[in-house]
Amino acid sequence: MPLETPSRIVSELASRGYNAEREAVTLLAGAPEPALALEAAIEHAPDDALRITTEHVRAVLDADGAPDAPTAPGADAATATGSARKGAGASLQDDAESANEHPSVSTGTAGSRSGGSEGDAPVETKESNDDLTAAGTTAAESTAAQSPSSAHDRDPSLRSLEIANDMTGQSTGTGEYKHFVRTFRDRYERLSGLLRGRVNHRPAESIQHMAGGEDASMIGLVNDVRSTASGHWLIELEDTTGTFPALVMKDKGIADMVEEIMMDECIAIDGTLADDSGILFADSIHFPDIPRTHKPSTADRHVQAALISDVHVGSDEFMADAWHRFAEWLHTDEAEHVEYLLICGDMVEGVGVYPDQDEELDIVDIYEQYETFAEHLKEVPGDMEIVMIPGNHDAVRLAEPQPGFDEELREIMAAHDARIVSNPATVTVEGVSILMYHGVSLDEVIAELPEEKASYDEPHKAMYQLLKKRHVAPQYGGHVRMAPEEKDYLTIDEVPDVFHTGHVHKLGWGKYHNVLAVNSGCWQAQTDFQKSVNIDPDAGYAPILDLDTLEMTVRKFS
Ligand code: D5M
Ligand code: FE
Ligand code: ZN
Repeated sequence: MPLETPSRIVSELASRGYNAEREAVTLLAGAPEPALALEAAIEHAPDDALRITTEHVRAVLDADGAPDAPTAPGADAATATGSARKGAGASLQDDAESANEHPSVSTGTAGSRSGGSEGDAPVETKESNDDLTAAGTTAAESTAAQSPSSAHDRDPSLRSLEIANDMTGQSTGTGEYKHFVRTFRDRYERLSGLLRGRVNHRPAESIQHMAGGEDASMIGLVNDVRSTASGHWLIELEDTTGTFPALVMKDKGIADMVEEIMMDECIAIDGTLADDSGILFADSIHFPDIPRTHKPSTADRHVQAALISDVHVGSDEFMADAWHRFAEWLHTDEAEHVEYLLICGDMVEGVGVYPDQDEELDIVDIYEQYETFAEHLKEVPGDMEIVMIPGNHDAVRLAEPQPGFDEELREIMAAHDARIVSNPATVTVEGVSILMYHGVSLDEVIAELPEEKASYDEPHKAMYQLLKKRHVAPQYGGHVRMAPEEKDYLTIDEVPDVFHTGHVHKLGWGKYHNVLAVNSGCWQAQTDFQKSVNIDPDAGYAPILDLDTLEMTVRKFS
């Protein structure tokens, strides 16, 4: 891609996982060979840099003559994730090379079957897909008559807001292969811990030495799922000692669960060893899951939070009018109790996120997009508490976990003193813990699982799957880019009371084992791409959560 314009430079850097100082971008754009200068600046920047600074660029431009292209790509986490598809995920063992030999066969849902699901089916309370407006009035009408008065009589001293699992500033990964192994080991440690009490598991290595015909259980990350010639399923699990295959017979009641399995997630399989001890005949499959006994916490007073995402300021399709109505409504008496605003990523449209995206940009400069977003944010009442995480359109590294915005962007969005945290992060609002995750993995879950278990029309069901897997982005190497960190920040260690995502631009909510899952729609009308693939976004809705009852209502502003 020719890098003649600053916005292309910004997007090229963003695609490599870097932010950049504005001045650095200007310098790169003015270099005799911007593309080479960019490569050299990345090479020059320290391995753990998240941002290309003027200093990095000056250092390479000031060196004699034009900079040489580096011999290896920058070792940034986001760069490394692009190429190391699968295999890395499978490597829990120190001898990573051997694990890497296994081809990636993602056939978990091939030949999908329907039929009664296990007794494990999600428990749902009121679901959202029946009637979007049933729970709320059209605020457009009610606000039109009212002028925005922020005469709310609120007492900020009653509020409490705590953040957990914010990894901003904690990134240690440099994208080296061994760091992936470390992250997956940590995933295994955390998630196997949730399964250990439920099965009497043995390490792969010791199962290999057990006598044929014995009962055995293994906990591992899914290394491979494929169907056999006779229609059974072969699942290979890996733990820190090795791998072991399990066979799920097609006529076993549990074959239905196989279609929910994704690569790299942690599961347990219980069964009986074959006579030659070479394979485990599966009797049951276990996901880490949310205990059915989970009792969510609630606030001690009547107070509400608006859960939104995917504002996409800067896009031609950003629905400014709907946003103004929403912001105005927040000033009305009706919204007196809405004291919190949680924004789950994609504040702006960004640049260079998808091919040909620039044809649909209203604002082409990424900083201007944030400046405009900040202006829109100023429309909401000044005494609201705001929490924001980034999404895949935002100017932070694409690889997950995504750290919160850098200082320059924070300054731009300084109004309201919003809490800017990582994607994912957990915010506890007056006792209610809300796991916020932008939601890129939802595309993956929807693509891999059969329609009735996850679809764009019922995004909350895809969220149930993530809860069940206790991981916000189980499968590595598809839509989701992952940064190898010392710990796997993407596991769901603590059961949240509410799970809030966005990204798929569809509104949907429901309860899974008492956890309220809310996918919050968007503020962007249908784009050309969405038209081409028949995605009809739910734009201009604000889900409002009662923190004292965990009831949801939806307000429509479009
Ligand atoms: O994602 C909005 C939704 O649309 C999400 O489900 C991905 C999908 N989407 C949108 N544009 C594209 C392109 N060009 N390729 C693939 N998938 C796409 P958002 O993160 O807001 O773009
Ligand atoms: Fe989005
Ligand atoms: Zn998104």
